[in-house]
Amino acid sequence: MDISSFNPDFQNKEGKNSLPSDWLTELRKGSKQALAKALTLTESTKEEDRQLARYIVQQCVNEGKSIRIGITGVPGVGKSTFIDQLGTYLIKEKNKKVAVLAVDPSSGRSGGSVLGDKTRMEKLVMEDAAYIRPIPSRKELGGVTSGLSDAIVLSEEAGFDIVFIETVGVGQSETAVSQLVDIIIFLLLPNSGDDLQGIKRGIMEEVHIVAINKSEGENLLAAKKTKMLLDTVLQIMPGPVEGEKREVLLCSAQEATGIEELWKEVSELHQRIDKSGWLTENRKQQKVNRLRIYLDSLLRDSFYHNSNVSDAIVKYIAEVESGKIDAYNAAMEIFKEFKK
Ligand SMILES: Nc1nc2c(ncn2[C@@H]2O[C@H](COP(=O)(O)OP(=O)(O)OP(=O)(O)O)[C@@H](O)[C@H]2O)c(=O)[nH]1
Ligand SMILES: [Mg+2]
Repeated sequence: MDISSFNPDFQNKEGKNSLPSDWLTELRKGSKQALAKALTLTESTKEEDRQLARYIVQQCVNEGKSIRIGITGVPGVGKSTFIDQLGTYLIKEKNKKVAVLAVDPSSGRSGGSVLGDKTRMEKLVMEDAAYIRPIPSRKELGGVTSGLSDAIVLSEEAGFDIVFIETVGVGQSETAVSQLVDIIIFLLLPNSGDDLQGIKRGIMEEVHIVAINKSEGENLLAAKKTKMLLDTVLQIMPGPVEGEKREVLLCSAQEATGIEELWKEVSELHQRIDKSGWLTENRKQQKVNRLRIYLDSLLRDSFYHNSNVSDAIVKYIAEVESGKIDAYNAAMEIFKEFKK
């Protein structure tokens, strides 16, 4: 691709030319500004921006260099507060660079009304070695998975050692996070033992480590009970890594307790799955899954943008409503239009 053809739109504020090659240099030096610009491009609706974004992502050579950690759990469980504490700890005590990508499932619909909350990490935001960014859920190709995937690769190119992805454990973002990260930490509330049935089995099978947050003061007893219950449940439920016993830890993001212990578990687990080859295999599978997601998405787009198909859809909806044809055969007829 001839990058000089992208010239017009990419002058920075000082009027300096910021062609992709300069940009990549800046990005690789760890410039948060360059990272932000690249991420904005990946989110643009303009075709030429997207092409440039694709080009930059393809040039990234540090893909996979970070530890990718998904933080999931119900709204209000304390995901942001937890990342704020753990991220600050990693920067100050472990000399790491920390990126946080916060998925906002509502941004597609509401224009990002809760975006402020998602990225409210008061301590971390003060740190030079931290980068925090909300990721909108896209409607286009691959949806939230594709946006996140680009954001992770770009963060890795900028030298971030740890990439956290905050997502509410529901719907599309839940699937996305398990498709993109190495380790999932599931945050629970101290009293969630009672409605453990309410927690979806699917997510429990995907998590590597469970942390009961808000385990402080009068919550402590309930937290310990929940831990006992979960220890039993997890014993009989298969986890993502065969042969790994899954830990349930207590922490308080607010009081910064249990954070260090949790990191010890995470980094030890990371070393084990790195050594055993699980990490490499998992990332390979994730790439294949991503290919399928893109394919599905391309197929759906070309199907619904086909004018013969849309005409047929209108026609057959009417016929199904009037009872002239059954739903299955109507779908088959519509599909025939697509294959023409
Ligand atoms: N008591 C107590 N409160 C906490 C703790 N961690 C977080 N909180 C509070 O819980 C509320 C929600 O915290 P957030 O970190 O915003 O929770 P979240 O899971 O990121 O929420 P969403 O992003 O909306 O899904 C805030 O008022 C926090 O101050 C904790 O360990 N103990
Ligand atoms: Mg949050």
